[in-house]
Amino acid sequence: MTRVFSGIQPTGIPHLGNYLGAIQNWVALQADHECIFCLVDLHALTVWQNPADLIVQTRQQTAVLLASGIDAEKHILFNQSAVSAHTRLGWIFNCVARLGWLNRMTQFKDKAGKDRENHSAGLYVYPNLMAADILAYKAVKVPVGDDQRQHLELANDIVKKFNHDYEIDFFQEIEALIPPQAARVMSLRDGSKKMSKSDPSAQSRIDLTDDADTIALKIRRAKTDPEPLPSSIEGLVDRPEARNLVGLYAALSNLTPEQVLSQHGGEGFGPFKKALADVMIARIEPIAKETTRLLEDTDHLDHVLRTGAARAAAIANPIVDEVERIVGLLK
Ligand code: AQP
Repeated sequence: MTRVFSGIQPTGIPHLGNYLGAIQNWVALQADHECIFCLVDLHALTVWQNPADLIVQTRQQTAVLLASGIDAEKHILFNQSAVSAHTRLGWIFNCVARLGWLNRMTQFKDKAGKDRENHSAGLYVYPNLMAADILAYKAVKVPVGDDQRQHLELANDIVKKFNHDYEIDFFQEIEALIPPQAARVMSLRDGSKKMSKSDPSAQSRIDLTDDADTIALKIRRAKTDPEPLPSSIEGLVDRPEARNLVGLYAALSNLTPEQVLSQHGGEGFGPFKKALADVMIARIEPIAKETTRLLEDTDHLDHVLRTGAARAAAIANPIVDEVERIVGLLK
């Protein structure tokens, strides 16, 4: 069976963007792939985290993933810091990747902004650790949102350079699985920014723990423009907020944006937002309720992660041992 790897940072409660861009795809892939899902807590540290909050968020995310349909018995769910193979391989990849490659990463530029000098070195080399996360398992498919496309291209540059430098066909190139709809869900307050856990405005995102009233309110307050919905997709050009809401409706109802506009074109945002909130609540509310139930038993959540880490280490350690031998580390 083809091996899949993907990760999510425990930097807050997962939101609708994480769900439509990644988690929903993870759940579907479980049917016919060997899946390894990781809470990438070391990546979370690239931006300062309150230590007590990080632990709470790691458990919250575990609960949300289980509530969303991740099967931690058939597949593997664990937190990154519990398997040292990630950092061992990450260091080797820091020595393979070139500074020029990292300088081109747009996510670093977006996160660091003008204040580049004051950001952690970890944030800068993050894509190297991400490549190690995947390649420590020799995973070949990686389901992610569109924002991770460039990082996966860099991972493939590492694959090629490693194989070339050590004259060995050890790593195989990886394939990004990016969903056709809602691969980049935008903020509800600003259609030019992606929906993000770290956005200071809670109104900018739908958390997977939001109840029905909160979802309805956030959608009612979502930024829009005064025009009604167009009847064709061309009418969404230069209307980022409208495009985002149409994309969300499409992804949540398994329609294309064209089909959504053929049903709702000409409608004002009042009725459309009501219809959108209804499909969203139908999908998110069961996840939120199950998350609350799972969070009552943190021992069980910790057990799931510990068991997952032991199974993950059993796959990754021999692969990383072999890499260390290839590069000449005395074992
Ligand atoms: N807005 C989004 N639309 C679609 N997919 C998204 N993903 C994230 N945001 C969107 C996908 O979710 C997976 C996990 O992401 P992550 O938590 O590891 O990191 P991130 O991309 O940095 O997410 P956030 O929410 O923006 O977190 P913060 O604010 O902490 O940086 C990935 O597959 C990602 O593509």
